[in-house]
Amino acid sequence: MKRYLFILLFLCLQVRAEDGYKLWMSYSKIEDPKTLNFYKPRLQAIVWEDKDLEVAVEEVKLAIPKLLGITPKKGGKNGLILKVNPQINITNPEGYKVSVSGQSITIEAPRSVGVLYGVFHLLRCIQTGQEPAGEFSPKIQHRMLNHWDNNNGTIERGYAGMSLWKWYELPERLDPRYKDYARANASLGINATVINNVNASARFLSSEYLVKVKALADVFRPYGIKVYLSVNFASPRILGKLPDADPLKPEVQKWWKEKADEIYSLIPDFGGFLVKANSEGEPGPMDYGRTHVDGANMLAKALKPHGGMVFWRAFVYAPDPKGDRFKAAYEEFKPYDGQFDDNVIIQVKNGPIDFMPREPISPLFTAMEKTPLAMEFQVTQEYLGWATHWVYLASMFEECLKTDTRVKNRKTTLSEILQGKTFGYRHTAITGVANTGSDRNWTGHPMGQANWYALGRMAWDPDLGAKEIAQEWISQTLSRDSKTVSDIQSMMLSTREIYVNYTSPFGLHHVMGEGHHFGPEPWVEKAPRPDWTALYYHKADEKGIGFDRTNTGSNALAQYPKEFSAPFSSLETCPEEFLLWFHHVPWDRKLKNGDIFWEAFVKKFYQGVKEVEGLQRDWEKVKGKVPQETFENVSARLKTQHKEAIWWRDACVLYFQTFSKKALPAGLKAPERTLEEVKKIVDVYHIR
Ligand code: GCW
Repeated sequence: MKRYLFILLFLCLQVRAEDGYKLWMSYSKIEDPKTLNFYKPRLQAIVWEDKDLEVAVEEVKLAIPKLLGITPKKGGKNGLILKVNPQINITNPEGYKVSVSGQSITIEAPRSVGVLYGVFHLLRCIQTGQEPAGEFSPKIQHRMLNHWDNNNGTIERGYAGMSLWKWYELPERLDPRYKDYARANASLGINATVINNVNASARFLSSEYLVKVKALADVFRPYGIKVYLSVNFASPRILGKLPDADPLKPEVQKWWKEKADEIYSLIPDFGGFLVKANSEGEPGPMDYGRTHVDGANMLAKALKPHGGMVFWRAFVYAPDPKGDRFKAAYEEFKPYDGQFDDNVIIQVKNGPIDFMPREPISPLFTAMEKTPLAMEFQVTQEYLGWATHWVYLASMFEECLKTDTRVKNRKTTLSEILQGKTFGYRHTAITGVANTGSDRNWTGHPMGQANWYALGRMAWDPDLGAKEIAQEWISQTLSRDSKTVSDIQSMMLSTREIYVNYTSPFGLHHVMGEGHHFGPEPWVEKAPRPDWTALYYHKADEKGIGFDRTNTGSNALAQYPKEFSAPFSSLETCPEEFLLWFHHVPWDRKLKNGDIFWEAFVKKFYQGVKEVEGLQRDWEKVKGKVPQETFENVSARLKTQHKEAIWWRDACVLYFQTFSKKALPAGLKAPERTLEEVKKIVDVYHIR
């Protein structure tokens, strides 16, 4: 009987261990003899003095017994030596140095958080079979998550449950998850979190909420994470009962100043504000005939005495049926270059439209010489299949960061610009809209965890590659068997292009479901705004498809440096994956491989579906080699993904065929349903 109970208990523990809660910190036992031989003798003891190092020590104590099967004792001469040394010479004050000598490993940093980062680095090295040594400094100063979480617990564009923050329990009860959230972020080097939606409720600034925010900040602080708030620009009117929120009025300025003072009295290291102003109906300075500069600088002045920052978003566009939304952010912000206060950063989405599966880089990144810009990536898969499609976003982040912008007419990657190397930024930042939620495994899709992981790693070092990050992540989560790691790694690296193939080949964009942004709806011609329709973007007609952004069209290309835009400007030289971003391509235009455009276009959708089938087959092969629960979870989601890939294919092929009036390429089987039938599927997803 006892034995059965034991087995039952063991099985329960197994199941718990596989539910994904522990993210990349489950620390399964190391089997590799070489790694064990190197680390075991050096981790028999932990040596530290500084009290601030307690959280770092806690991580070592948690991980080492699981990884190496030993329990490090406290103190001694050899072992893991952790030291805060303000005198140490290092590139970035958040960095750390690791050295190995004899039987010890020393991690030294000017700040305790650096030592914590060093510990996580060490744990990563153990799990990836590397020996640690060298100096490690973040290349970006502000490494942030943006949560689009509302005070009622919902998450805008969140697909993994409800908000992590339980406002009704705070400040008294601290969900243990808050600490695990902080640990996970610290393990990647993320040092900032904006905890609420940019479509911000003013309530977050009320005294009632600020004590709750303080409770979270207190949990995050030991992990080096600063809390920021998204603010509603009309707060002085909504909360302060002032007649308006005009940034040039002294009483409005006073309100913000006093609010900042109140926040800092509770949270002395508060990060600052993130602002979405005069965008998609949010209030802003333009409501009073003022500018983004007036608004941002007014907030900057309130925060300045406390060392706080303003992250002001460039995601601003006016509805104009004849215009080109692509150009909006540049037109709005370029004229203000150099006018923002020194604690303002302009936060720019990676592409000019809105987190599409593939976008060219936002031209603003190439154009603001006197204003620091922050990169805003989207980790939550709003336009990339929510939590049912497997898309490893690091490939997309990498493509964007490695883009050669040709700024200064030389090789200048976007990564270099973000690091401040090109224009000498005073502040540098990479942010990601979080994909976390209350689901037990945090991200809904188990593979979505890798996207959070990658965002953090790339914010620390934007020159890291998607490939190496995948390898790290797999070794810490799914398997350390080299064949399994490389099999899963190749699957991960293929997923983004597969998604592009069955949803948005050749630069097709903004053809998703209206409002909810799920599934295909390329036929949307009416929406609350003209630039929320699909027709605005694809412009399909009997001649061809795509948005002419050359000088015969909107001329958006002129916003880039000439040396960058030149190849994109002509149909002959435009990289094929961006064709429909910049050209209205005739259906019968010949492509490089000899196909006419219509045929090549249709083939991509079919190819995408086939590739999902390939993913399903490849995933089957790792059965028994990865945790069973994850295996089953991913298998099931792949089935949904397959079904939905066919849906995308049928919708796009049948709809665009009504313009091209051409037959499907030989050998492809026509969809089994009619366009009208496919349109009905979409209706099911509509909320209204
Ligand atoms: O992508 C769009 C989303 C909105 C979002 C907006 C933004 C928070 O559909 O839900 O609002 O972008 O980035 O502000």
